[in-house]
Amino acid sequence: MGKKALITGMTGQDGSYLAEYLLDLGYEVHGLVRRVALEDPQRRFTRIEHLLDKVTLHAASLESYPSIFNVISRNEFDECYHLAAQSFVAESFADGFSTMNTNINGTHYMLAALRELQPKCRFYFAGSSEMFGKVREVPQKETTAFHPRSPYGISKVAGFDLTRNYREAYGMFCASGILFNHESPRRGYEFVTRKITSAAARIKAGQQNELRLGNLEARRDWGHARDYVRAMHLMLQQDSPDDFVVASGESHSVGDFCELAFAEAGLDYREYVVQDDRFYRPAEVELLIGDASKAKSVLGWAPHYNFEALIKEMVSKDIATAGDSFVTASA
Ligand code: G4F
Repeated sequence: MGKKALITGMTGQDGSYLAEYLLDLGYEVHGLVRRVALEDPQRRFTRIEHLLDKVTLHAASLESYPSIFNVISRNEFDECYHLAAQSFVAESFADGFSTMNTNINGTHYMLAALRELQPKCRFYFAGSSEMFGKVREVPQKETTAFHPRSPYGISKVAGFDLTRNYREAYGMFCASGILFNHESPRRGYEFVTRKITSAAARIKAGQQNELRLGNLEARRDWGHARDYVRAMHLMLQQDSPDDFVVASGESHSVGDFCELAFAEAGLDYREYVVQDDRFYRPAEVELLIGDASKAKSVLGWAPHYNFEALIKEMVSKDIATAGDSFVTASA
């Protein structure tokens, strides 16, 4: 019998890749999705359209403990991957209250319901390199102190602490991945990488004239989401639960990303990119670079994509779909 997994946030980039990966491994895959998504599948399920006849979806909201309790009381799961969150850092400055409510309470509700109903179910929490914020050391690893710089980062530190506390207080198998930025052709258009690759494609196709961005100096450690979901799965296959940094170990600036992405489209980014104060953040995370040695040695994890291959795939997919009125995100 294959294992049974529950994924929250299955309609997102990571959730869709993880669902594919687990299905390939023979898992029975269930997703927890908002009722509004179930009622609007054409728009909300673009990333999992091709999986809809292979997965089971349950309606629940991260803001409602009873709805989560209800799903977990009706099904037995071996593993739970809690990926759902308000994940856009800039939005967390605009509405810190709802980011905190969804991200902190949502994690707490998941943990509490599992403890009550299925304490043997293994739990994965999607931690983030945003927890390091104003970094205390370079590169960042599992022992680096957190100094979050946004309501989003603060909510992820709280989720990380909740997860660790359920592990220590109740003996549950709870693990956190501290994932650095991970991208793909399924990335949302609000994030800087997809904003850049989709703009390069549209400019090449004559559909856009310029790209307005904020801080081009910020540095991130970018990997491919397809690689990072393998690490999530590995974390739940260990003998004991632990926390792991997942990162490429390379740091590039937003400007570097622009240069390569535009070059991939045959363009010079300096002719099109305009800096715009509207896209600067009240507090910036200037530099992120992760040390994934522990994930490599303990989990045996290694990425397949490098920075150049990631950009190449994103730009070529965006060029292939530029001009489509309905852009499919499952590409
Ligand atoms: O693509 P971003 O919005 O991602 P950010 O803030 O690093 O967060 C992402 O990665 C985290 C992992 O570390 C996740 F936890 C989180 O959920 C999310 O997936 O911005 C990247 C950088 C920032 O420094 C930002 O200031 O790009 C800079 N930037 C410059 N101009 C811009 C823009 N970001 C966006 N979104 N839009 C701009 O126009």
